[in-house]
Formats: sequence, C-alpha cells, structure tokens
Amino acid sequence: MSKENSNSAELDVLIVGAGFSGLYLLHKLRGDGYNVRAVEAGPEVGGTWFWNRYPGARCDVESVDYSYSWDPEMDQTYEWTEKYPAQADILKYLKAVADKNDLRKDIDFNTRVTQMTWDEQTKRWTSTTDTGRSITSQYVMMAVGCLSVPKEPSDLPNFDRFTGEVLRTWNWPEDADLTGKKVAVIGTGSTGAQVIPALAEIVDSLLVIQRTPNFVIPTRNRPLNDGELDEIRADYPDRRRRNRAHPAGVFRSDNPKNAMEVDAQERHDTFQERWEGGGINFLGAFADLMFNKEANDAVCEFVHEKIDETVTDPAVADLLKPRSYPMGAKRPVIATDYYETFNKPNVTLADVRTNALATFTETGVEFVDGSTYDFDVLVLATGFDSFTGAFTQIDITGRDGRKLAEEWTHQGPATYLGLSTAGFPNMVLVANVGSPSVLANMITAIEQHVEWVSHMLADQKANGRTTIEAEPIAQKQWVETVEAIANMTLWPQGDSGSWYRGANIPGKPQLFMPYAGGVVEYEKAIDATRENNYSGFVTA
Ligand code: FAD
Ligand code: N01
Repeated sequence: MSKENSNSAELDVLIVGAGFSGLYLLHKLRGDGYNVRAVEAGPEVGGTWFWNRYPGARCDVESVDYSYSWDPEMDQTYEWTEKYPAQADILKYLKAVADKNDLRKDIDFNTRVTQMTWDEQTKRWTSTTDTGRSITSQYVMMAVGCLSVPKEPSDLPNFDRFTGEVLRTWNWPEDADLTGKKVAVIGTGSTGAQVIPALAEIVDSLLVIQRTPNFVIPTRNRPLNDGELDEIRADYPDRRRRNRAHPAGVFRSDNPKNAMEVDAQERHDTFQERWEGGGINFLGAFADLMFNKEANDAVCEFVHEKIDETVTDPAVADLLKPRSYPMGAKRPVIATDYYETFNKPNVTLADVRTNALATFTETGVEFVDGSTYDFDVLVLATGFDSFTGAFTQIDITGRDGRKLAEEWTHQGPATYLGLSTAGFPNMVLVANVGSPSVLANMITAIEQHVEWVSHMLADQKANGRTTIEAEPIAQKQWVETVEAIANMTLWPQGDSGSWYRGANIPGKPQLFMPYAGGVVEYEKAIDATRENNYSGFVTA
C-alpha cells in the first residue's frame, strides 16, 4: 500500500507522462487495483495535444478513430464536429476523459522526472523530480511520447545573433498574434505544412525556409454532416474492430491491386480519385507503393504533376518537388492548401539546398548568394529528437550502474518487442521505439500496449514474480527483426533525413526505430510471448 508525504511517495506503478498513453495507463491500472500515479512535465493533460498549439495544428486520423475505444459511452455521446480534429478539439476530448474518470487527482502536473535509479536490493525504482520529489515504485511506465522533445536549433548558423522574437511550434504561446508581422518559418515537415498556410493568411510577409521538400497530400477536412455521427455511432463497435484488424490501426479501404499491374490510365485515375478524397487513404491507392520502387516512382510523378498544376511559378513548383527519397520514406504530410499558399504574393520560398543559409543576422537571415531577408518573428518548426529524446534526457541508471542515455546515445535504442530494454528491469516503454507507434493510428498502438501491460502485471502477481526485463538475446533478435522488416519496404531508402531513423539529428545513431510490420502482426507477437510464459523476458 502507499505511503506518502509531500516530498516522497511509494507506489506500485509510476507513470511518466499524461498524454494519450499515460491517461489510459492511469485509468486502467488504477481500475486493476494498483497504487499508481502519473507525473507530467506540463501543466495540463494532453501531451502532444497540449504542447503543439500552433495555428493549423490538426490530426490526420479521423476524429472518430483518433479517440479511445474503451469507453463505449463516450463513443455514443462525444460530439466531434469535424472529420479531422483540430488540436483544440483533441485537447478538449482528453480533458473530458480526465474529468469523467477523475484522473487529475492522481497526476502531478508541472513535474518533470529528471533521474531514475533501480535498486537491486529492494527491486524498486526511485524517481526524482525537478520539484524535489522522490518517488519509489515497483514499476515505471515510460509514457513519455515519441515526439515530445524538440530538436535543438544548434545546427542553425549563428542562430543566437537573431534578436527578434522566436516562436516554437511545440510550445506555442496562447497569446501569440502574428497578424501583420513579417515572419519566417524554418521547417516544411508535417508541422511546417500546417502552420505555413495558416500564417500566410494573417501575416504581412512569410519567408518559408525549406531544406528537404515533402510530399503533401490534401487533407480535405470538412464539418461532419448532419446524421453522420449517428451513423458512425450505430456502427462504432464494428468500426473499432476494423481499426484493430488493419495493419495501420485504422481501417483504410486499401486497393489490393499493385500499381504496375494496371495500365497507366487506371493508375492515374486511381491516384486522382484518392487525391480528391484526401487524407491518408491516398496511401492505400495501390498495395505495392511502399514495396516497389517503380510503383513508388509512379506516385511521386503524380504528386509532382499536382504541384505543377497548383503552383503558378514553375521555378517555385520545381523547388517544391521532393526528388531525393521515395514517397513515404519521410512521413507523408497531410495538409490543407499547402501548395496553393506559394501562389500568395506575401509568401516567398527560400530553398537552402540550392542557396544555403549562410548566417542568421540580428534582423533576419543571409543566404550564400548574398541575399538577405529581415523579419520580426522566426517560427521554428524543426521537428523532434524522436523516440529516444525523452529517455536520454532523464538520468536513468539500471542494474549494475548501467546508464540508459549513454547506451542509447552511442549504440542507439534496443528493446524487446518495444516493451522492455535489457538492464532496466520493470521499466516498460509505451508506444515508442521498437513497436508500431508512429507508423499506426497511435491510439490503437497505445491501447495494445496498455492492455498488454495490464495482463503482464496481473500475471507477475499471480506467479509471485517481482521483476521482468528483456533477455539480451531476444532483444538483439527483435532489433534485427525491426530493421529487417523496414528493409523489406522503401521506408529506409533515399536521402530523406527522416526522424524515423534518427537522421534528422546530427550525430544520432541511425537505425529504423518503429516496427513496420503493422499492429496486427505486432499484437500476435506480444500475445505469443505472454502465452509462452513471457518468452524473451527474464522474469523473477
Ligand atoms: P505524448 O502525447 O507525447 O505525451 C507524453 C507526455 O510525457 C508529454 O506531455 C510530456 O510532457 C511528458 N513527459 C515526457 N518526459 C517527461 C518527464 N521526464 N517527466 C514528466 N513528463 C514527461 N499520431 C497519430 O496517430 N495521428 C496524428 O495525426 C498525429 N499527429 C501529430 C501531430 C503532432 C504535432 C505531433 C507532435 C504528433 C502527432 N502524432 C500523431 C503522434 C502523437 O504524438 C501521438 O498520436 C500521441 O498523441 C502520443 O501520445 P503519448 O501519450 O504516447 O505521448
Ligand atoms: O518535424 P519534421 P515535424 N535547417 O522532422 C527542417 C507528426 N506530426 O514537427 O527535412 C533547415 O518532420 C527539416 O528539414 P529536413 C508527424 O508524425 C503530424 O514537422 O531535415 N531546416 C524539416 O523540414 C511528423 O512526421 C501532424 O531537411 C531544418 C522540418 O524542419 C512528426 O510529427 C502534424 C533544420 C522538421 O520536420 C514531426 O513533424 C505535425 C535546419 N537546421 C506533426 N532542422 C499531422 O498532421 C530541421 N529542419 C498528423
């Protein structure tokens, strides 16, 4: 049972993070009867959807699917208003979940875990926070997020010289008003492609600093029609089942045909139809788009054609065309009016591959050709230290003094089934490296993990066991499996600088981090190990 005073606590389970993962863990494990608490660095629940408040922020999974499946009552009553939810709508939903289930009383907000140490004698973790708390627990659940630590702007030349305002998309001030200002945005990934069109509507001038162009598919967001939500509600249980049965964790009407088996006209018509429909369904146009280079070349050509059709200045259109990697090797971007934005008279594209950014100045930037741009506000949409960042920023000491940050910074992350890492007993990773996570509808991936954890903890208790940890050999094989599956696809190919493999951070070890086999195969793997008395884990 728990003992607690203001500066210390003794728990069965400590959860780090109160986004989708942490909230469900808290609800589920509390319901299972454990003495459990969560700590959250931010002042509110929501994780990603609390921090990323930039104009235009929106999810690319449909709202009715980007929500928990474990509360049928909420499925029947929650009023989603748009096909794809905006950041504020998802945050509102998560606040409603927290309130309905009275989760806040077991969350310490504005509290960052800075250190975690395993004690081999007591078989418990001691976690220390930046508020001076010391929390011991038998298990720690790392619900810290794959995309929760921003990339530092240290690779921007003389960045510190700029004296204007700097805004970061991952922690956007609620009161920021850029109306009528001269603004520059660095970054044209999923975040950049959402914030750029939104800002272009209100600012005086917008300089878009692009390094690697992306394939940007139109979202085609719209309000939910009258009666549409009722139809979905009538079908919700089946809809949830279909989502769980699709490798992407969300049902997509995938075309079973291969792109190169049909003639050029059918290929084009299929791409066109999917383009008009918008969203990630575009990726289901043909079965082999991520497996066959020729098929991928065809879809790249189609998107290039769309860029030419949309962007009036041919030189700008040319710079917007990705050429150095297959579509999908970098996370495809879903956004509204992205290419159209470059026709606006107040928008200028600066491509730093053809004209490098030489230096920041006090008032803006200078490029190698000597041209300069001044602006009042710089927006950083430069991405994240993905997967490992939230782990390596905590001083985690496992058995025999092993330091997780040292191991993962030099060798890269290693896990068994994306759930556990050898040398760090009773530390569970949630929807992060080594599991489908970002290659799926993340809510499905999160629910798989939380359910598995709930069973695992019950089994440990029933078997009188106190520790569980990845076996080194099983871990090595899983890392190789994750890499091998990725290598069967076009995901790891080309010069994309993708955060999927750490290539966006200078010096970060490069290996493909998410499991690309899909949530269905993944669920079979994690269920199999459980049914096999936790094969691949050392339990005691
Ligand atoms: P997070 O939401 O990242 O929450 C982790 C929490 O842990 C954070 O609040 C953080 O403050 C906290 N934390 C981290 N370290 C510590 C520490 N040491 N101490 C205390 N607290 C800590 N996924 C999709 O499936 N579809 C989408 O359309 C989609 N859109 C996205 C858009 C953006 C802008 C971003 C950044 C991500 C998007 N994702 C999307 C991925 C998204 O991160 C997941 O879908 C999901 O929200 C992750 O939930 P989580 O709880 O695992 O992690
Ligand atoms: O980050 P990114 P993001 N000089 O890493 C550029 C999810 N998400 O925040 O490609 C110049 O993709 C960098 O250039 P390059 C989604 O999973 C989803 O946009 O490295 N440029 C790139 O253009 C997504 O994939 C939604 O050459 C520099 C950009 O910054 C993930 O979050 C919305 C630079 C970073 O792009 C991350 O997306 C938003 C430098 N020194 C996010 N450093 C949905 O709609 C970096 N860049 C679902």
